[in-house]
Amino acid sequence: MVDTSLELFGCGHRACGGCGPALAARLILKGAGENSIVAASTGCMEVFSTPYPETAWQVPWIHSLFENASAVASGIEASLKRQGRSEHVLCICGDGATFDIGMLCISGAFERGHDITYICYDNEAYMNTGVQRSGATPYDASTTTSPAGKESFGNKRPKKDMPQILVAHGAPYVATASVAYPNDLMQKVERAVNTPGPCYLQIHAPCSTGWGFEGGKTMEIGKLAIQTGLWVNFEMVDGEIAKAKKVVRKPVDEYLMAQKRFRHLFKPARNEEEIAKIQAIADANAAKYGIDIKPKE
Ligand SMILES: Cc1ncc(C[n+]2csc(CCOP(=O)(O)OP(=O)(O)O)c2C)c(N)n1
Ligand SMILES: [Mg+2]
Repeated sequence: MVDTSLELFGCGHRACGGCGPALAARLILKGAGENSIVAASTGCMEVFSTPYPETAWQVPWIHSLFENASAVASGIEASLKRQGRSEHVLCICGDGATFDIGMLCISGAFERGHDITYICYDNEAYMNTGVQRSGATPYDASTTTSPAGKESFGNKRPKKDMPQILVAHGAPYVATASVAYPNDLMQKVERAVNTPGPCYLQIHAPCSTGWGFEGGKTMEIGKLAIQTGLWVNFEMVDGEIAKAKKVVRKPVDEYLMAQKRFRHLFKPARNEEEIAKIQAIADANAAKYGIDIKPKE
């Protein structure tokens, strides 16, 4: 078992108050332990944690381009293997870097079968450059490139199913986690770094600035995503669903109403048609992963 009392991601960095990705970084390193090397793409996490000449990272850390952290990690892993060394090699990258621009390099690294753990901290948009939509942005969320207004209800595309894409590459371990469930997150990181071959973990990491909520509510928002079924915490081992967190589901409204990025669905008037479409996404998630617990009579 890894010693989770170690703080390998230091305080004093420059993240916003209540930053989900900052919490993710801290928990990831607790789960991975000190025998780790991190390759990180350009994005909020890199910017707030490594303002030159300071760094919050207490393990070896290398900055890559926006698009190629997994190629950098592949090279590190190949070199360590040749030297007979045993460090865990991790990529920690945003959703823009993962779902969009880094896809080619990720696919290559997984196809070549490198022994790396690729972790996407998913704040569901390109936050560092000012909240532009990514392939991870949920349906109807308002971003600066999918603004809600007279002609639009926000992002018109559903969130890309990135975990399934990595399952299709034959990844032995693919999982999702949330900063709102820290023990589960740390255990999944520990399992991923100790599973031979390329593993993928996608972490729900609420962004108070981009999603529009008070920084003190990060955990509450994270829990609501799970409780509504809009985010499912699951594990897939060798392509099969091994575990998924069950819940007594709440209506999606509770999650949506708590965030300014969905405000247009409730003001000036409640948009029943669009809210029903988002409820259908949660219902489909629940059916796919079998997460429903029937409430007691
Ligand atoms: C090739 C390239 N295109 C665009 C950029 C500008 N850029 C830097 S970070 C970023 C967004 C990162 O989004 P994400 O990966 O989701 O991380 P986040 O900032 O949300 O944490 C962009 C577009 C860049 N650095 N390189
Ligand atoms: Mg992002």
